[in-house]
Amino acid sequence: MDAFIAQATTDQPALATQIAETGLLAESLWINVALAGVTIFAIIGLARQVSSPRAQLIIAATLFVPVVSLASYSALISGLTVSLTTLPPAHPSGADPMLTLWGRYLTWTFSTPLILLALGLLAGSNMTKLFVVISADIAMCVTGLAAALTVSSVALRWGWFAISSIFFLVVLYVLLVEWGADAERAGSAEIFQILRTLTVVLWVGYPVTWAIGAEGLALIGIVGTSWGYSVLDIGAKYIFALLLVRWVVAHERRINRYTPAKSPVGAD
Ligand code: RET
Repeated sequence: MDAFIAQATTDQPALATQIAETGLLAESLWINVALAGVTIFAIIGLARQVSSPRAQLIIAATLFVPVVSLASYSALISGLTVSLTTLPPAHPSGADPMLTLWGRYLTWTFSTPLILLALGLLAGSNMTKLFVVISADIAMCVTGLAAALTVSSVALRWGWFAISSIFFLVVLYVLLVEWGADAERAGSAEIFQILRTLTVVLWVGYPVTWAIGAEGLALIGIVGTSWGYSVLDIGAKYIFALLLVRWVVAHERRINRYTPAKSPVGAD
C-alpha cells in the first residue's frame, strides 16, 4: 500500500507535466474547466428567483453536473486520475505505455446520474423508472471504466464495452420510450423533446469515440480522442444545463402543478 501511494505521488507531477506539455491535449481539458465555471455562475444567476422545492431540485441536480465536471477536469490536469497503461500487445494503440485519462470514465459515474435525475424530474417520471435508469447508467459507467483499464486482453476490453453498451440500451429505452409519454402528461414535452434529442445524439457519440479512439480501434490518437469527449461534454453538460435551467425558471408554475401519477393500487 505504501509503495502504491509512493508511486502514485511520484508519478503525478510527471503525468501532469506530460499533459501540460502536450499543448492540444491540455487545451481540450482547460476549455472544459473554463466552460464548467461559466455554466456554474450562469445557473446560480438564473436560479435565484426560483422558490418552489421541485423546481429547485431540478436546478440543483443540473448545477452539480458542471460542478462534477470542474472537479473531473481539474483531476485530469493535475495528473491525479491519469495513468500510463501498458495495453495488450495486440492492441492497435501499440505496445508503448499509453496515457489513459481514466478519470473521465470514473466521474461520469457521478455526472450522468445527475443529468438523468434532472431529465426524469422534468418528465415527471415515477421513482421506479428513475431508479432503473440511474442504476443502469451507473453500471454503464463502471463497466466502461473496466473496459478502459483492462489490460489482460483486447477481447476482454471489448467484452466490457459490450456489457456497458447493454446497460446503455436500457438508458436509451427509458429516455426514448418511457419518459416521452410521461413528459406529455407533465406538460413539459416541448423542452423534454429538445433535451432528449440533444442527450441521445450526444451520448451515442461517447461509445463511438471510445470505439474509434485510443482505447478502442485507435483510428484517432489520444489528443483526438480527448477532444472528442471534450466537445461532446460541452453539448451534453453545459448547453444541456443552460437550456434546462432557463426553461425551468420560465415555467416554474407548470412544474409545480404536476405530481407524478401514483401506480394504480391493485387488490393484493
Ligand atoms: C463508454 C464505453 C463503453 C460503452 C459505452 C460507453 C458510454 C458512455 C456514455 C457516456 C456519457 C457521458 C456523459 C458525460 C457527462 O458528464 C463508457 C464510452 C456505451 C454514454 C454524458
